[in-house]
Amino acid sequence: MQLHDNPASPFCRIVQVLIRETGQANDVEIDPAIGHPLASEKMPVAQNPLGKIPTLSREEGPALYDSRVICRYLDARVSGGMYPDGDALWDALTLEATAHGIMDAAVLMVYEWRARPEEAYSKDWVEGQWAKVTRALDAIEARWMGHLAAPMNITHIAVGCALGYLDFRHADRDWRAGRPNLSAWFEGFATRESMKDTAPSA
Ligand SMILES: N[C@@H](CCC(=O)N[C@@H](CS)C(=O)NCC(=O)O)C(=O)O
Repeated sequence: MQLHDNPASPFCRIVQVLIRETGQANDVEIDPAIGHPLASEKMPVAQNPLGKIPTLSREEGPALYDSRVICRYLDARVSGGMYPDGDALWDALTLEATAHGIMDAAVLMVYEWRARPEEAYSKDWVEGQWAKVTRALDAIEARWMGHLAAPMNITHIAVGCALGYLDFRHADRDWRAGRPNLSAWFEGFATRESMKDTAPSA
């Protein structure tokens, strides 16, 4: 299998962490990719019409995307146990979606200043994205800490990678302020080998 990947992408990091946590590092070759919506030359557009990463090429069938599909596939491949059974699945997928919403908004903020001409940059739009991030972080602090205290599953990886991305690209916003429980949880989660191995780099 070949993972089209960039170490700065929080979505790619989720896949990379899951690969390590489920013992599949030797099964996946990395193909470096880079780009954004206005620069797709070095993105896997032949494998993924959306031109996004992560994308997983595999011999058994067509390429897989997005990160949620890839994680589900890789987990099923080795019975990794990263998705709860029964009703707990719906909670897990909702928390996972909350983490993805944080990453979607945080990545769009970066694109706004990287990919747009200066005269088209919208501060209001960026603040609208940040409002999504803060509401989602508050919801996790208020509602989901019990879930994060339970044994690790895909939601821990998604939340951990979302918070790692906020530190990487939006450190000046201080997401920890007023969220002591989430901050403490992340401090512990970030010490896992899979997280240390995949720390983002530009
Ligand atoms: N929902 C997708 C999001 C993937 C995504 O947005 N990746 C970014 C990199 S962080 C990307 O490929 N951007 C290029 C583009 O939007 O053209 C997933 O979970 O895989």
